[in-house]
Amino acid sequence: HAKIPGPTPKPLVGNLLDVVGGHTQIETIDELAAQYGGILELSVAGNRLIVASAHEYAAQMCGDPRWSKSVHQVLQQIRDFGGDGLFTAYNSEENWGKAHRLLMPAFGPMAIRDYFPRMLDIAEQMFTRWERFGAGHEVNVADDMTRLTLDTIALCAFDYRFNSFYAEQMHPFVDSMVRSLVEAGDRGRRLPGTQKLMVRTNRQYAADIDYMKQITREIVAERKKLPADQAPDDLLQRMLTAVDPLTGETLSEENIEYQLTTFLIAGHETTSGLLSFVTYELLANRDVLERARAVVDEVLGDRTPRFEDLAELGYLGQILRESLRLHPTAPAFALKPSEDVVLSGKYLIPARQPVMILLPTMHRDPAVWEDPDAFDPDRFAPGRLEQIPEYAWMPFGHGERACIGRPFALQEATLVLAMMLQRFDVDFAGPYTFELKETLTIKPADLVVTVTPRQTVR
Ligand code: MNH
Repeated sequence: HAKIPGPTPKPLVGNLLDVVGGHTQIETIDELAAQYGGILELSVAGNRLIVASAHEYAAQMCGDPRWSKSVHQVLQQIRDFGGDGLFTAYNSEENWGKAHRLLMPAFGPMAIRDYFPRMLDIAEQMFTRWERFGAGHEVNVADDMTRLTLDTIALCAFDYRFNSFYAEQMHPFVDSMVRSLVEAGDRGRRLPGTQKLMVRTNRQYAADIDYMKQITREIVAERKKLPADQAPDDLLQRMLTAVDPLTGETLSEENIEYQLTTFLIAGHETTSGLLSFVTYELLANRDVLERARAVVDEVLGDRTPRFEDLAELGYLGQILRESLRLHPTAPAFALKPSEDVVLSGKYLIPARQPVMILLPTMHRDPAVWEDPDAFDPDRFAPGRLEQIPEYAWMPFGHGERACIGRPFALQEATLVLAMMLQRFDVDFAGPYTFELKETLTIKPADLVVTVTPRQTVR
C-alpha cells in the first residue's frame, strides 16, 4: 500500500507545529490539504491524524457501511460536559440508541412546525430592538445571532427564557460554553504531561463545566415543579416522560442533564455561525441580496411571516445551503472503519482508525464544483440540485449520526433571514476583511453591520 502523504513529523512534537500555525486550525489544515492532495496524514501529540478533503475519499467512506462515526479526540474531551448525550455518545452506548429513538420524533415535520411561533417570538425581540435603536445602528452580527439562537433553542426545546436581548452582557452560559469548547479542542494537541501543570486553565475548565451543569439542573428542576397537566409538550417533557418502546425504559436523570447541555450547545452555536456567514455573503454579493429581497417582498409584503410562507422562500433555502457549502459551521467530522479498508485501491486505513472529513476543503473540491470559491445559490436550484454528487455536500454530517437538528436550524435560519431582509437595509459598518474565528465551530470574525429600518415597506 502507498504511504499517505503529509509533512514529516518532527521528533517528540509530531506535526504540532504544522497544526498550530498562524491562522485557525481549519485554515492551516486546509493549506496542508491543498499542498498534499485530497488525503493527508499528520502526527499530533503522538496520535495519527488522517484527514480526507477530496470528494473521492469522502464518497468511498460514506457509501460504505463499514464506516461509522468516530468519537475522536476532541469529542472525547467534550464528553467532560456532553457525557453520553447524543452528540458525544459512542455508537456502542445504549443511551445513544435510546435517546435517538425517543427524541427523533421531536424533530419530525409536525414537531418542527410547532416550534414556529416561538422562533418568531425571539426573532421579533431581536428585530424590534434593532428598530428601536433607529437608522444606522451598529450590530455585531455573531453576538446578536448567538443571543438569538441560544434563546430560540432554549425556548423551543425547554420552554426556558434566557432573555438575552434584555441583558447588556451575553448570558454567562455562552462564555462558559465557548471557553470549554476551546479548551476541549486545545487539550488534544498538548504535549503529554503539560496538562496537569496548567492549574489556572484546569480550574477555569472545571468551573465552566460546573456552571453549565448548574443551568441545566435549574431548567430540569423548574420543570419538575410543574404539575403534569401544566407542563408544555416539548423536548424536555419528552426527555422526562417518554418510554423507549425497545427497552421499555426512560432516560436517566444523568443522561437528561447531558442531553440538555448537548442541545443548548449543538442547538445554537452552529446556527448563529450560519446566520453570520449568510449576512456576510449577502453583503459581498449584492445581486443575490437584491434577488432575495425581491422574493421576500413578494411572499411576505409587510405582514408577519407565517409557517406556510416558508415553503415559498425556496431561494432563501438555496442561499443557506450555499453558505453552508462555503462555510460549514461545524467544519469537520470523523468516521472510522470497522475493519481494515483500502481507499482508492492504495491507502490502507486500519480498523478503527479515525479519518476526519474536512468540509471547508471538501465542499470546494474542483472535481465536483465549478468555480468552487464563488458564492452561487443557483447551484442548489431545482434541476441543478439533483446533479450534485452524493456526499459532496455534508454540512450536517452523515448517516444515522447526522444532525438531528437540521430541519430546526434551517427553519429558524430561513425565518430570521426573511425577517431581516423584509425589515432592514443592512450594510458593512466599515471596511471589512473576511477572517475566520474558530471556537471548534467557525464564524466570520468581527463582522459589524449597520441596520436601518426600510422606508418602503412598513
Ligand atoms: Mn447539529 C450532529 C452540524 C444545528 C443538534 N450537527 C451534527 C453533526 C454535524 C452537525 C456536522 C454530526 C457531527 C459528527 O458526526 O460528529 N448542526 C450542524 C449544523 C447546524 C446544526 C451545521 C446548523 C446550521 N444541531 C443543530 C441544531 C440542533 C443540533 C439546531 C438541535 C436542535 N447536531 C445536533 C445533535 C447531534 C448533531 C443532537 C448529534 C446527533 C447524533 O449523533 O445522534
